[in-house]
Amino acid sequence: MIRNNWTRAEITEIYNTPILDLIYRAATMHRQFHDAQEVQVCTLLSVKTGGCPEDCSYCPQAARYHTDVKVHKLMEVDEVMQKALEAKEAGSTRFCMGAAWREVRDNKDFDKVLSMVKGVSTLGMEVCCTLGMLTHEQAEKLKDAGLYAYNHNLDTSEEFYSEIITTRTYKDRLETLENVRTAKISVCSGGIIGMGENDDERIGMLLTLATLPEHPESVPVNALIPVAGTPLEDQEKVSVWEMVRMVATARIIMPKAMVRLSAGRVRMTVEEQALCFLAGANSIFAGDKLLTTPNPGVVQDQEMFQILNLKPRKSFKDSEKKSTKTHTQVI
Ligand code: SAM
Ligand code: DTB
Ligand code: SF4
Repeated sequence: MIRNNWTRAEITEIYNTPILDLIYRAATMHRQFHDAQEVQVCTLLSVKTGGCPEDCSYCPQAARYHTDVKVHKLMEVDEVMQKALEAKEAGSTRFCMGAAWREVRDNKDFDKVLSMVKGVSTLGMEVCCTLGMLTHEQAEKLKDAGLYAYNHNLDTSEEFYSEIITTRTYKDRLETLENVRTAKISVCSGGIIGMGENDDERIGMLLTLATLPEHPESVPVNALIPVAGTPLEDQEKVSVWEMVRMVATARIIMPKAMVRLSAGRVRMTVEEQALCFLAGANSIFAGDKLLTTPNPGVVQDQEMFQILNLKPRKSFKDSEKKSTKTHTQVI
């Protein structure tokens, strides 16, 4: 049932299925591969904020756009450990550290990130990083430090990519994903909708993800958060049906992946999020901030979990490493 030879025509047909049939099909697939009550709770922390040399049109952290984001140098290891502990206490089982870098450089800052990874991995949470492009050697170093997953989004389709980013290529992105995979780090890769791309371009991104040699273990589906000062500041909000179509198609073509309802939840009602969970989403970012933009608060999400009878997924469920969780989860 796990296929890496999907064709564009097949994915297009799935994507264009009448919405209620699509949800039904995705929900059925979801139940074959996952416990449908279970949702993974992840926390993000921006360990180095703003001042990025890239030109990603959606991003408030790109130095060339004038946004309200305050530049912050790489955080100290102790501060990061404190935040990770707080995330764990609030019920998170994955902690993802993000840096506004184009790529990792072999310098003191990278050594510091390696210490952060080492530290957080002792807390029994899945440790994830998103630091930009990586070489194979850097991926190996992160793996040795205890990194569990690496997030590197394709963001959009190859055809639409150059409309959004010009300072690196699609091929660069794919190479980093390959370096991560070769180092046996779990791959987290998805994209953003609502940047002006059409349905074919959304399908193109899903096609690339689903025809990688192995599907990513996590696929984040972000709705653009339009930030004042970025070129995409005036983009219209995506409708819940567009999110549902993306989530459901990802669930059907990559059945085992964790499909993460990522940026954009702050503008969705509980009912809208419920439709996404029904369509196969099974992971969220919790905490009142993503990297630099707002996210629903922990209490709000706890209420949602109660209403929808959801339960947080344990860490390391799909790996041999056993969870060393000792704290009672709050959510
Ligand atoms: N600098 C690294 C990189 O680009 O890979 C890591 C951090 S970057 C902020 C991580 C991801 O956040 C991007 O690939 C993009 O998918 C997402 N992102 C950034 N700004 C966003 C926005 N305004 N709305 C939705 N997603 C966004
Ligand atoms: C992902 O796909 N979404 C997260 C995480 N991976 C790193 C980031 C969303 C960022 C939204 C904009 C911000 O908060 O700066
Ligand atoms: Fe930099 Fe990443 Fe933002 Fe692009 S998405 S501008 S690489 S921080």
